[in-house]
Amino acid sequence: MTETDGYRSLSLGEVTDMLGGCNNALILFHVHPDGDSVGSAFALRRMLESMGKKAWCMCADEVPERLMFAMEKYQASALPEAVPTGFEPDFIVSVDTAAPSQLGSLYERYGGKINLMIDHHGKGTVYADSYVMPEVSSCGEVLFDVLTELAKANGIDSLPGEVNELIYMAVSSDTGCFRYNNVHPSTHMLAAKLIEKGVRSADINHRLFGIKTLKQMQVEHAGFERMNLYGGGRIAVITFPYDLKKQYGAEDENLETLIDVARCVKGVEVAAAIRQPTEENRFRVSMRSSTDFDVSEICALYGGGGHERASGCTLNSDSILAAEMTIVSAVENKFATDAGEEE
Ligand SMILES: [Mn+2]
Repeated sequence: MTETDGYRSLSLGEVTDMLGGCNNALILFHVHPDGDSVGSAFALRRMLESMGKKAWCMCADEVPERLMFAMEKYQASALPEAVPTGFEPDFIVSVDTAAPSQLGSLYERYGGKINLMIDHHGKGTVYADSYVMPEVSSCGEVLFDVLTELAKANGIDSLPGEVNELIYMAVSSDTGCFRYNNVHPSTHMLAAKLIEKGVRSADINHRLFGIKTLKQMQVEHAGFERMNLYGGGRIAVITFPYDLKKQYGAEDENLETLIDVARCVKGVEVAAAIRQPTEENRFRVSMRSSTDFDVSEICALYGGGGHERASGCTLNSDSILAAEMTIVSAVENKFATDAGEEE
C-alpha cells in the first residue's frame, strides 16, 4: 500500500474485507451521472443486498431519464432526500468519482467520512482510502474484479445476473459501445464473459445508444440547423441559445448530444457545442477532437480542461455569437501554430 495525503491505496483483499464487513452501505457517485457511475453503483448495491446487507445509492444530481431503466427496480430516485428514513450507513463508498468536487453537495455532507473510493480515473484528488485502477476502461470493469473477489471470499458461486447486466452497462457506456481508445483486450474479454453468463448485450446497447427521446431528436435537429463549419470544414460549431432551450422545453441533459451531431460530420476534426443554460451570458462549451488536436489546450485558455479529445469550459461573452467566434479563432490559431511547428 502507498500513502497519498494520509489516505491509503488498498489491495484487492483489503477492499473485499471492507465490503464483506459492512452492514449498511451508502454508495455515492459523481454529479452529472453517466452509465458507468449508475451501473457501478447499482451493481455494488445489488451484490451487497444478495449478501444480506442493506445498501443505498446516492448522487447530488438525479440520474438522467435515459439511464433510469438501470435503477428503477431498486430506487425511484438517487437524490439525497430519497434516502429511506432510518437508513444509517456504517460504511460509505464512492464509485467512479475522481475528486471531491465530483461529489457535489454530497462532499459537504460526507467528506472525511468516506471509507473507500473505487475508481478508474488516473488523474484526480484522492479523498479516501482508495482502490483505483487507472488503466482500466471503466469503473464497471474495476468493480467486476472487486465483486468477483468478494464473491469468492464469501463462498458465493457466481454474481447475480443483475450485477452482470449492470457491469456490462457500465463498461459499454464508458467505452461508447466499445468504440473509444480506452478499450483494451481485457475489456472485450470481460464483455465476452458477461455475455456468456447471459447478459443481454444487444438490449442494453440498444437502450444506451440506439434510443433517443423525441425531444432529444428535435433538439439535435434544431442544433444541426444552427451548425456552422469553419476552417474549410475542419471545425464544426453548434450553438444553442437559452431562448431555443425554452422553446423546446429542453433540459440541460437534452443538450448534451449536440456535440455528437457536430463531431460526426465527415471532415470535421474539431467540434464544439456552445449552449446557454440560463438567461445569463455564460456559455457552456463542449469540445471534441477526432485527431491529435488537443482540445483541452483550447479549454484551458478559458479556465476549463479535460482530455486531449474531450474537454469543456465556461465562457462569459456578450452573446452566443461572440462565444462562437472566440472558440473558432482559438481553434484556427492553434491550427496555424500546429501547422507551423510541423514545417
Ligand atoms: Mn467512468
